Amino acid sequence: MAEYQLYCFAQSGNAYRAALMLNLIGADWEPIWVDFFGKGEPRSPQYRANVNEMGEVPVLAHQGKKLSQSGVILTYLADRSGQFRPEGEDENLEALRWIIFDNQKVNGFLGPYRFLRCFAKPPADPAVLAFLKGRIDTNIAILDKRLSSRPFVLGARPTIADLSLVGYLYYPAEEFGFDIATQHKNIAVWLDRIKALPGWKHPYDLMPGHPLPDR
Ligand SMILES: N[C@@H](CCC(=O)N[C@@H](CS)C(=O)NCC(=O)O)C(=O)O
Repeated sequence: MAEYQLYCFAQSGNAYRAALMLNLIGADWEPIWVDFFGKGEPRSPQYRANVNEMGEVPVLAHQGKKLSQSGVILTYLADRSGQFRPEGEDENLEALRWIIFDNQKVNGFLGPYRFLRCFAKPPADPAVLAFLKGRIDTNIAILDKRLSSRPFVLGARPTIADLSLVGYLYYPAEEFGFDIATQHKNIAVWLDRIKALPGWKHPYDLMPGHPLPDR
């Protein structure tokens, strides 16, 4: 058995943050596929009782611990590996600030938007999509501006703040119906910088479950 297990599925950008970090730090890890689309596994009483009371993916299992919330998992792995770790109080607070902004306002809207547009049955109400798209546009522009003056979110080197914020950004543009990289030049070069890190893989190559079977 590998040292780390990650409960995940290929379509989850929330899980991708943790999977990418594990790969970039060269951890000995293996995925445990969660059947989100078929059985709605994270909502089952068994999953809530045995894996995560919050009913969410990702969960990192390590040495008897089960950690959820990708920001917590990233922090844990950064502390253990010493890689992608913010250094000092100012950087730690700044990383936390961007991770919370990401969870709530960047990928926190992008994930549900893509799910409702691409995977939900029946498809979402267009008014809901329009609301989410408005929030996405505003918040992606904030990230793009941030990256106009530095190569990575905190500065000269990549940290867990970057690995959080890329959560959904490598998935195909067709799944969103708009192309963030084409529309935001600073984000585009930042995504390429992260892609160049040794160990980088696309979410569909890193986690099991792609493509989805016909439903
Ligand atoms: N803030 C959480 C978000 C996790 C999350 O929403 N995961 C989705 C899968 S991509 C999930 O498990 N949703 C189950 C549900 O909402 O019922 C994190 O960063 O880990």
